[in-house]
Amino acid sequence: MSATPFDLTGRVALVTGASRGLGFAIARGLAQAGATVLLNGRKPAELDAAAAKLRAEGLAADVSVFDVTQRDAVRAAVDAVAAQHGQVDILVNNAGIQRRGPLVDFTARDWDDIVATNLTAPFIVSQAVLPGMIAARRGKIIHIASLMSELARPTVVPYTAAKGGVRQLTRGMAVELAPYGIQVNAIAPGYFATEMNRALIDNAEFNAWVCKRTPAGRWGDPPEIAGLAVFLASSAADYMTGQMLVMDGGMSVAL
Ligand code: GCO
Repeated sequence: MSATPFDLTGRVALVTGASRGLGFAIARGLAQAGATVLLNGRKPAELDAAAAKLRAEGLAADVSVFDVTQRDAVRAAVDAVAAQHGQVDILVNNAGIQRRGPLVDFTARDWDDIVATNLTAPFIVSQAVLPGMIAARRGKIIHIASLMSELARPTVVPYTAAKGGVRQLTRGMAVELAPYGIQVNAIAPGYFATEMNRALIDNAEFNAWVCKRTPAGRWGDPPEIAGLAVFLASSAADYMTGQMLVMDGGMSVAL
């Protein structure tokens, strides 16, 4: 019997896009809760440095280098993780890209890239880990959605569309996989101070807007997201599935 319902000891967690930002914060939180975490990304040097930071804190961390949009690479990587660490018990689909600009200026390639990483990849990576989860009759899949899964603003239409799809992907997967003891939920971050948002933070007008529009009066700090991921990855959330939990400092409920 684990010490607390939030204990992840003995669990293997794969976090995509984990070399920095929200992905790294989530990987660290899951490892602090006892999981062995596999940090995914496309750049070995960045990933090795991130995993080394966690190991220096006494945490169980390794790397799994693959492009989440490449189906064959995903399947091979998940097989390699299973061979080395055991099947993936917890998957966090965090990897994402953002491109901003007038709707009319987006190219077909922009659209394809944004949808491929933000929506198709969570589907592909989930498919790769599901055989093991189904066989084990348990598993946790956490998609990183967005405030943009629910709301919208100009200049980020492809991202908004993709993240809206993540919300429905969460619900569809949750309903189909519940009989196998697998829970699928999403976290919808608001405006967090991440590299993806660096251009927004550095824009004085946008920064002021976020701080005014957010009841908490500030940007989110990436480590703040970790506790919600630990909760959803743990047995404390065994009866929760199909949900999208928003962490945005109150922005989405404020006039
Ligand atoms: C933007 C931002 C947002 C945040 C986050 C908000 O350009 O508006 O990138 O999309 O990243 O997704 O939930």
